[in-house]
Amino acid sequence: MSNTEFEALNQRYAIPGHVQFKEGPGGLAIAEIANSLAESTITLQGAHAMAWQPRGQEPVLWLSRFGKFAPGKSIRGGVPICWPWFGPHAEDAKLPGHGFARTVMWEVLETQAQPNGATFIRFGLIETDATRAQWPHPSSAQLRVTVGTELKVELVTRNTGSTPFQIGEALHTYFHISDVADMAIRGLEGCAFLDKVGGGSIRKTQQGPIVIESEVDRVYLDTEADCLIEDRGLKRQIRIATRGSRSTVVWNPWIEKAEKMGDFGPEGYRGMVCVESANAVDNVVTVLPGAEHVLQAVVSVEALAG
Ligand code: TA6
Repeated sequence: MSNTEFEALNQRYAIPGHVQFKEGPGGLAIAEIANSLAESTITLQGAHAMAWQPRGQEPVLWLSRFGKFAPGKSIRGGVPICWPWFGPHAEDAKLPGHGFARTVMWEVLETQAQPNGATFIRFGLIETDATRAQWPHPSSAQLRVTVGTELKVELVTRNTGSTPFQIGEALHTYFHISDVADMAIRGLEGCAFLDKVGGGSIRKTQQGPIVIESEVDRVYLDTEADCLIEDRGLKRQIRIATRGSRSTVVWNPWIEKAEKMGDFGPEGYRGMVCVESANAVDNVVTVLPGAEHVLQAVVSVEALAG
């Protein structure tokens, strides 16, 4: 983005004490949000929240220090937007895994200073011939983000055509934890899940809290439960409360896969876990003509008792 474009963007959408736009890592344009309650950084490419840190807290999102920041390249960490499909494309393996939304440009549509001190920003996915070639359905995708003592993220899909379409989607959130050995995830007890480790998709049922001691790649189905990431090391728990989400994906690549992926860095897998608010597999969403579907996640941090 040129200086002139940044000037125009700031002229129209910057709010002192809330949000400004500048060049970020890899030359990517970012919205830098800093208010009395929290700080956050969101790239215009992918409308990708890379960081969120409430004042007085450790960072809540994990971002790899070994990630590559470049046009058209997905970012390892933060909140990648998986849309309009989750995982590999059902028919065409040549299309990007998790859809194209996270690697194309989004535009700023609105910014607001909220009365409680939070900052609101709304992005719209910029359609191109390339996106239409992958997704020929008349539609729009917007992301609404509220940065305060909570992080509220809403992925809004509108069907602007005359025939229904189905989407898979996820807010593929990477959370910062003290150490994977000091962590457990509650809220999914008794829930059916697809175990994708080893490329399978075996259906199982969650027994007790989730403790990670090897690669975990699970799609929990038919659940609207809050998830709690209990971090004994940081003496906090992260709550993920959702609306419009029927799936939750839990992922940690563990040692070998993290090394293969090349952008986790040494031991990077120890400091992160993905708990993704999603609609995937059995829970893909049909959006009727003229209808709107919202996938919402609200992330908050609570002290861990005891
Ligand atoms: O959400 C878990 C998952 O589907 C894993 O299977 C793994 O592929 C992960 O997403 C990361 O995918 P990415 O394309 O971002 O490397």
